[in-house]
Amino acid sequence: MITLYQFPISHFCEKARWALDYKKITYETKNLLPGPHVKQVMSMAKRPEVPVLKHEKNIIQNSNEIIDYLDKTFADNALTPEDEESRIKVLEWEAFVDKEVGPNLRTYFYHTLLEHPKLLIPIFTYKGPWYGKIFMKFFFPALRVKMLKFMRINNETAAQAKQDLRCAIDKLNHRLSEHEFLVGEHFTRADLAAASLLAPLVQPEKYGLPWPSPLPLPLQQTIDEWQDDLVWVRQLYDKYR
Ligand SMILES: N[C@@H](CCC(=O)N[C@@H](CS)C(=O)NCC(=O)O)C(=O)O
Repeated sequence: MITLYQFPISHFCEKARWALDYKKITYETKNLLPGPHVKQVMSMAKRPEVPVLKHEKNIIQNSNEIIDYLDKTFADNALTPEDEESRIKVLEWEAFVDKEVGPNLRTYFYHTLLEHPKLLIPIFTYKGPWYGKIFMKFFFPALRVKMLKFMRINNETAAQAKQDLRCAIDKLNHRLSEHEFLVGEHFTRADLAAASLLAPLVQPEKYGLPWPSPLPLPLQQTIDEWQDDLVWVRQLYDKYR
């Protein structure tokens, strides 16, 4: 049995979910509660982050290592090209979006979302443990402070994250305006990584989370303004998710 320990809201977890689904692998998800997740994850892995994949006795952390493992263990529907040159380019794009899109989008989103507990708590507790809502009722304020501190979220870092995220989208758009895929002629983990990490801006149904609509300002305004530059994210979801 394969188990994915995850948060439904997390775009890094969506990257792992999409890889598992694309490769048609049967798995179960264990949705953790932000906060109590630290103890659960640290009992299995080195850092308190999700996604974590458990397969037989193997524990794999980090979405890129999960995709490495899946491609090595289950050959069908490979996401990593075999030829060395393409493989290097694909891994470079994946590393770029993991660094420039993932954390910046998260900082920018949480800067707004953490100020709206009525909206965020149902997302944090979605399909999670039965005690999720009770836990959040008492501990959300402390969790909010911890998250702001741990992710270094404030007005300045959020503004910088928005700017860096926009630069990353421009770089991706530049490449994808003339090419169907980030590398070569086939869908790879580079496209999957870019689309999944940007997906909170597009909120495709296949992400599996009932996003509140509209999101609070200024987030929704940015989402609306950027939609025309994210058409390819929607297209990749429609075709490959
Ligand atoms: N590099 C990691 C990033 C994973 C990550 O940042 N996970 C976040 C959720 S999006 C997390 O678990 N945060 C909680 C924590 O660090 O305690 C990957 O690719 O999987």
